[in-house]
Amino acid sequence: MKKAFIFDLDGVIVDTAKYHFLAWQKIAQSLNINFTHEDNELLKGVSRVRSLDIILGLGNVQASQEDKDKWLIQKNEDYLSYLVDMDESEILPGVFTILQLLKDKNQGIALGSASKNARPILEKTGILSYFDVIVDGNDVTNAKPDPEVFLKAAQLLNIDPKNAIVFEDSVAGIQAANIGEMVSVGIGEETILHEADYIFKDFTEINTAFIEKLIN
Ligand code: G16
Ligand code: MG
Repeated sequence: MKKAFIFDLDGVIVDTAKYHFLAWQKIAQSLNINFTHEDNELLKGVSRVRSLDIILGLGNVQASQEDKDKWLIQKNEDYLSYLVDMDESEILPGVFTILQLLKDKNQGIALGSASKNARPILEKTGILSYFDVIVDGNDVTNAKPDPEVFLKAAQLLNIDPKNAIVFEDSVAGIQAANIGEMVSVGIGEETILHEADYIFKDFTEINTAFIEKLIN
C-alpha cells in the first residue's frame, strides 16, 4: 500500500547540524555564553528564533528585539557561508539508496523540515527531484514538537497520518511524529532518541525487509 515517508533534513539527509552548531557557537561566544555540543541537542529540529531564545536562556541574557533580530541575521549569514560549496558528497550514508528504493516501490516521499534554507540545500546536493512534496520552515507556524510540519506533508501527499513514517534525528521531531500518531524512526543515538518506535544509527542500517514491513 502507498504510504507517506517523511524525511527531516538537517541531521537526516545532510549533516548540516555541525554548521548550525558552529554558527550558533559564534553568537554564543560573542555574548560570553558557554554553549556545548550537549546544549546543541536542544536546538535540533527547533526553529531559528526559538534556538536563539534557548541560547540566551542558557546564559541568562535578556535582549531587545532589535538585538535578537541582528543576531538571527548574523547566524543565518554565517550558516549560509558554510553551505556555499555544498554538493552531493554531503548527503549522509544510505540516503540515496533508501530514496531510490521508495521510488521503485511507488511510495509517497516528503521533506518535513524546520529549516527555511531547505530548498537550496536540496538543490545544491542534487536530491530535490526525489521529493513529491516539500514542507519547510517557510510553510508552518508551529515548530516541532508540534506535528504541523508532518501533518501538512501527509496531507499534501493525500495520505492518512496513520500511514506516515517519519525519519528524524531530533527529540523534538520524534515527539512531533508521535503526537501526530505516525511511525517514528530515529536516526542517531538510542540514548537520545529512545522515544522513537525504531532507532537506527544511519540509513545503511535500514534494509529492504524493514521498508517492506512498513509498506505492507
Ligand atoms: C533544522 C535544524 C535546526 C534549525 C532549524 C531552522 O531543522 O535542525 O537546528 O534551527 O532547522 O533552520 P534555518 O535556520 O535554516 O531556518 P530540521 O527540521 O531540518 O532538522
Ligand atoms: Mg534534524
